[in-house]
Amino acid sequence: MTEPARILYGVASPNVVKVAIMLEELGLDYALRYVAVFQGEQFSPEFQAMNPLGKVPVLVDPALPAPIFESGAILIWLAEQHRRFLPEHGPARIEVLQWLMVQMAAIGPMLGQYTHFRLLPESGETYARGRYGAIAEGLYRAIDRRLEAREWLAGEDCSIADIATLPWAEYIDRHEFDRAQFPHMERWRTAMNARPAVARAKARVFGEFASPSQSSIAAATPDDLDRFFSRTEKVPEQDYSGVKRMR
Ligand SMILES: N[C@@H](CCC(=O)N[C@@H](CS)C(=O)NCC(=O)O)C(=O)O
Repeated sequence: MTEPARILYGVASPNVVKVAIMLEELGLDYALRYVAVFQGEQFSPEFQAMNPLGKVPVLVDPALPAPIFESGAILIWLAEQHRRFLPEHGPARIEVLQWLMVQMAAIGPMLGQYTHFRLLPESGETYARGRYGAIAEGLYRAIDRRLEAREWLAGEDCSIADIATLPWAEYIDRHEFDRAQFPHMERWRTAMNARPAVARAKARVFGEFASPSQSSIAAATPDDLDRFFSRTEKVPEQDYSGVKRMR
């Protein structure tokens, strides 16, 4: 059996799932490679040669001279190459890119911070928890309002803006917001999750990465965790069970 030439490096995380959804939507062949982030594999010279920022996802695509990183850039590349999920020009294209930027610049980073601070005991860091909780709620609210009178985040069809945003919108449960308060986002999430490509991507990423991910976190030393979370001072005991609860 020959191995697919396209390789998606990652972990079980939303930024990786969004690329897998796009690959599945396009019907492309790809292999998954787990990166042991808790052991610092992302800082190895081999990985840094692919992405100097030391982050996943990275896509190795034989049609490109070098590996490509930043999930938004990967989605744009795949969309342009296959002429799907992104209008080719004009206002419709900008609308999709605008909502992709909202995901990349705000939804991902802010929800990521809220997820991080929620690992601390509730009494441990009330300022950061409160701040990122309020920002997260505002972003869920913005997605919900945007979807009130439209089927997709941008344009007339499902686009890379929807593909990029879905895996982050799934954090609504983990962040313990009441889904009923976001009915339009809920309807859109149901529609997205009904797409066979979304189901396939989630099954592959969570299926193939669940076990190495559990081993990687179980083997992580306190120093590994300090490095992974960029911690500069000791923090109260953290609850990592949520790390495995991303769906
Ligand atoms: N803006 C980047 C964010 C990538 C990112 O934060 N990746 C995380 C996993 S979702 C990661 O690689 N973390 C390991 C680390 O920061 O050391 C993208 O969308 O690709």
